[in-house]
Amino acid sequence: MNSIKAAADQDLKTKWWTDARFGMFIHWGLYAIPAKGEWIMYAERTPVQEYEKWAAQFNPTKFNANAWVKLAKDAGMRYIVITAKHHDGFAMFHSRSDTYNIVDATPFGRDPMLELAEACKEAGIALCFYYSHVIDWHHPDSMHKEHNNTWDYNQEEKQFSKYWHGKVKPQLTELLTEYGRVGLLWFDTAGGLSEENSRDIVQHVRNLQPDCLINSRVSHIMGMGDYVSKGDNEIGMSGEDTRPWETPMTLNQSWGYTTKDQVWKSTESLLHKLVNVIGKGGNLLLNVGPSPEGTIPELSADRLREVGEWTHRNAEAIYGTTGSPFPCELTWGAVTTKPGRVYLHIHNDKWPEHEVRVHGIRNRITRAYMLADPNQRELKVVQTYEVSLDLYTLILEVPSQPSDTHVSVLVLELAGE
Ligand code: H79
Repeated sequence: MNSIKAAADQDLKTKWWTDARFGMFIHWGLYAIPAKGEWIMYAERTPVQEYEKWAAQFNPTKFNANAWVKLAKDAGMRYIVITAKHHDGFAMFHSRSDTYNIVDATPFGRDPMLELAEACKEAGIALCFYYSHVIDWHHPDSMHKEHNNTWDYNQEEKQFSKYWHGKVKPQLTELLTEYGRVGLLWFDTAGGLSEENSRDIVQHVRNLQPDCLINSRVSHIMGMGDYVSKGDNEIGMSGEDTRPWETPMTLNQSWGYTTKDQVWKSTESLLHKLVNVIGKGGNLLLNVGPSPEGTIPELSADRLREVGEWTHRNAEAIYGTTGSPFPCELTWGAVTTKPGRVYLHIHNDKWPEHEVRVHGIRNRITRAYMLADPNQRELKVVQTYEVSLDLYTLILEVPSQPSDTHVSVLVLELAGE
């Protein structure tokens, strides 16, 4: 296959996801019970036998897959990535290859991944799984370059292949064969994974579901996977990635459920971050940490619903768009585009007096208006070209007041491409 065809096929394969722009990350596991985040087992060096007691207690009777999926939809999120297994090694699905799972080891006895798969299918949301493939504090043979369970297990006696072939690959087979179509697999913390194992796991996923996307954290080898996972909460610079990318982000400062951390991002700040990411051409994967009862904390849900009011009003300027064509960052907000259209996302707290100036658009503007204005009242546009500087300038008259909450979108309709 020639490389142009390969690149076109790859674009087609990732299109549903790059179009989706906004997803829900869910960190849910036994660690919700102690409520100090998903690293508690490591942080407190909890012995496996002690940690397993949380399983005997885990009974999230308020879990309702439809309610979670509805919240994601209400927020304007189009895919869900949920921890099928985090670093603690506990499978949140009915694993046939390891009884340390939510169906066999808890009084709950239900498979939430199965229920989510059904709810997602019905709602048209892509279900995706986070799977910790290298760190596993429950398995005696897992190996990571720094964060191993050194308190229960002798590090010298490890046989990584027992973990790899006895747990990781069989569980991935289960996730990729028993839950319908999986949108993507989200791997994490690949420290120390060999090149051979990196290629093996990617091939394993490809064999089972060729269209399932894989994030770059599957391996430290450059260029692996279908898209780039940025650092946690990292947005980055425009144009620094040649591949599609995604920022995983927390709503407070934690991933797993916690009662301690109450430092929440405001709805305004979340919208600023969302338009910043999509304006740079990326996806935002925004996290919630459900409680041990199986509910998404109200403070998270409230914010997501507020974000959703905005995303629904401004859907046209979000989904299926590409990032800003302008090389530099804009002081007043962000830009997205579609064929024949440019969307200016202006932060209300930087609302300009009288006009906005944008450089570099050669196309004639046929119409300009505020997206939230039901009457689409036309805004005055003046376009100039300064020959000596080869500079195209667009001067757009703006109303005295922003048209939407927190971020207001201006639409420019262009003549030609
Ligand atoms: O799943 C979430 C994190 O649990 C996971 N990635 C996101 C998406 C993650 N794995 N490793 N790391 C993040 C980086 C590890 C940071 C650490 Fe620490 C610093 C481990 C020990 C010191 C953070 C602070 C966790 C415990 C204390």
